[in-house]
Amino acid sequence: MNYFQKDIETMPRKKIEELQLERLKSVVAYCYNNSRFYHDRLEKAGVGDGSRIKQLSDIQYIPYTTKDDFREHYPFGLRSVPMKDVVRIHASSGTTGKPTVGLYTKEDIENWSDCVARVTVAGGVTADDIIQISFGYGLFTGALGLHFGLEKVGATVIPASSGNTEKQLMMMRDFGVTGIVATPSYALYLSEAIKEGEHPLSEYKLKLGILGSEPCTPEMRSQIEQNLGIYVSDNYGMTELGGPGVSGDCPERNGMHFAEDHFLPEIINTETGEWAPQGEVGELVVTTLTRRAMPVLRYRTKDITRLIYEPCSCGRTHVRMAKTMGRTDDMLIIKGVNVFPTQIESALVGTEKIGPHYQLVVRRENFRDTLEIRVELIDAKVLESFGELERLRNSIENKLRSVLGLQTKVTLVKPKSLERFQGKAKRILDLRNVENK
Ligand code: DLL
Repeated sequence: MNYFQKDIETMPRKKIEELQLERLKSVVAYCYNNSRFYHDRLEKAGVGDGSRIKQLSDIQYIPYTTKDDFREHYPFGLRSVPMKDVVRIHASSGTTGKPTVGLYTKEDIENWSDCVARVTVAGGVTADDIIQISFGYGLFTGALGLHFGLEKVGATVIPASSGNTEKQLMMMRDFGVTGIVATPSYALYLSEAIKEGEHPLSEYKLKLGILGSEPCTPEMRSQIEQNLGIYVSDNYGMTELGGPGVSGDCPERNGMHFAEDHFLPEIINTETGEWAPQGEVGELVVTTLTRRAMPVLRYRTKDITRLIYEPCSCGRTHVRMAKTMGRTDDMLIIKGVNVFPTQIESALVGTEKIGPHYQLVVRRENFRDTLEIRVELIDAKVLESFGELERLRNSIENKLRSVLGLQTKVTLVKPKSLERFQGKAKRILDLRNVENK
C-alpha cells in the first residue's frame, strides 16, 4: 500500500481526535485574535477565544460560516494575516456575482500541497508518472493545487491547462503521458476525441485518471475507465477550504478519506442545522484546522454526503466521505419529489444503446415543475425506427420511475447533439424563469 505520509494517514483514531481537539482550540483562538470577522462572531456567540472548548463536540457552539459571509466580506474580509504574508490568491468564478476568494500563506501552500500529494498517491501516482493537468490554469484552485501536490510526489507535471483538445492529445502521445488530471466530463470528452481521431488508444500510455471537481457516479467512472483504459480515482475540495486535497479516494474507492489532521468534518440536517445522526446523509460542514491566511470555521459546503467511520481496509484511519449526491442548490424538486442529477446519471449511464451524455431540462407548466431528460443515442439509426425508439424510451422512463419515484419525460436525441464540457459540466437547463416571464 502506498501512502504519502503514512504516519499521519494511518494514525490511530484516538490520536487523530486528540490532534483535532488541540488544533480546533488553537484555530479558534487564532481566529479570535487575528480576524475581525471571527472575533465579532465568536464574541457574539459566547465562544470567545475558544478556551472553553473541552471536547470536539463543543464545536457545536461555534456559528456556521456560509457562502454569504464570503460574499458580504468580499474580497479579503475573512483574512487573518497581514497582506504581506499572503503569497497567493485563488478564486472561484461562480455563476453570479463576485467570485469567492481564497488566500494562502507560504505555510498554507505547503500544507495544501501535502494534502493533494496524499490524494494523488492514494490514486496510484508515483514519481515515475508523467501527468498532464487539463484543468484550466488561473484563479481556479484545481490546476495549481494538483500541480504543487504532484510535484511533491515527484511526478513529471505537464501544465497543459484546458481546451485545445487536439494539442492535448498530441502532447499525451508525444510525451508518453501516463495520467491525466481533469474533470470527469473532460476525461469523457477526451475519450470521444481519441475514438474519433486518427490515433488509436494503443498509441497512448495512459493508465491513471485523477479526476475531481464535480460529481462522478461509479457508473460514469466505469464508462471513463473503459473508454480510456485507465484507473480513475476521485478527489474533492472547494475554494473556500483552500481547493482540492480535502478528501480523496483510496484504492478501495468506497468513500474519500478526509485529511483529518487539516480538516474537521461534520454532517448536519440542512433544514434544521442540527447534527445528523452518525452515518446519515446530510450537508457537509468543514472546519479548517491549520490554515493561516484564511481559516474557516464550520463552513456549510452545501454538498450532500455522509461520513463513514468504519475502518477501511486500505489502512488509512481518516474518516471517509461518500461520493456527494450533489449540492443542495442542484437538487430539483419535481412534483414534490427531491431529485439529484447524480441519481439520474447512475440510472442512465451504462444503459444499452445510449451514451453517457445527458441534459436535464426543468420547466414550469401549470404551476408545477416538470423534468425532461435528454439522452444521446449511440447510434442515430434508432431514430429511424419508431417502434424501437418507443421501446427504448419506455424502458428508460420505467427505470427512472423506479429509481426516482417520479414520471419523467425522456427524449432520445442524435449522437453528439448535446453540449460537451471542458471544465465542470452544466447539465441542468432551467427554463422556469425564462419561459414564464
Ligand atoms: O472544484 C476544487 C477542486 C479542484 C476539487 C480540483 C477537486 C479537484 P470549486 O470550484 O470551489 O473548487 O468547487 C467546489 O465542486 O462544493 C462540490 O460541489 C464540487 N466538487 C468538487 N470536487 C468534487 C468531487 C473545486 N470530487 C464544489 N465530487 C464543491 C463531487 C465535487 N463534487
